[in-house]
Amino acid sequence: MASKAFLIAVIAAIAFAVPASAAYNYTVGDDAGWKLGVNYTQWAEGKDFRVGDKLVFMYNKDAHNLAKVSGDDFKQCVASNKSNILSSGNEEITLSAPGKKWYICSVADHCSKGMKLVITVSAADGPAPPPATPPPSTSAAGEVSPSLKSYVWILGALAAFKLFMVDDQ
Ligand SMILES: *[C@@H]1O[C@H](CO)[C@@H](O)[C@H](O)[C@H]1NC(C)=O
Ligand SMILES: *[C@@H]1O[C@H](CO)[C@@H](O)[C@H](O)[C@H]1NC(C)=O
Ligand SMILES: *[C@@H]1O[C@H](CO)[C@@H](O)[C@H](O)[C@H]1NC(C)=O
Ligand SMILES: [Cu+2]
Repeated sequence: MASKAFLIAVIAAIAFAVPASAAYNYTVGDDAGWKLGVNYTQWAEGKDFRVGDKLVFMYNKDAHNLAKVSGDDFKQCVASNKSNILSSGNEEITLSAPGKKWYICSVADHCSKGMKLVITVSAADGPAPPPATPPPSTSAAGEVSPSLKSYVWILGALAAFKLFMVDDQ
């Protein structure tokens, strides 16, 4: 009996170890987007940002912008390098390296009023973060297709079934 439980545990462990996805998209501020009156410190809390994930900034481009800044600029709420100011209203930023990343809105005093976000990006490997959005169905290297995952489960179910049948005889 112990060996049966052990086998089932091993099968389950293998099935769970198969990664479901490599990267996540985070819409900054979720439904609120990038605007005044949102606490982005609170929004970032508990999120596990990884290299390869994406930040999506959605905002009204007539009222706001998005500047990627240094830690010093962040503290002072200024965007000293104007070429890092984006203003399309829909910015998709791929987190390509680990470390701290700082973003502000450089319009008027919006940054000091709270339009600022600092995150820490970790290396791509490690425990998978909870999915913020459904995983992309790309076939990036190292990713395992859903059909393979199902296959592992079916194999496990068959093995467990066979074991039960043998026991019942
Ligand atoms: C934003 O949220 C953080 C963390 O929950 C909190 O410490 C901070 O006081 C909040 N800031 C404002 C302006 O409410
Ligand atoms: C400003 O940012 C651009 C684009 O990231 C970069 O190529 C340039 O070197 C930066 N300029 C300064 C003075 O840091
Ligand atoms: C993330 O954004 C990309 C576009 O850059 C899109 O192709 C992909 O489907 C998105 N993934 C999710 C899970 O929304
Ligand atoms: Cu703004």
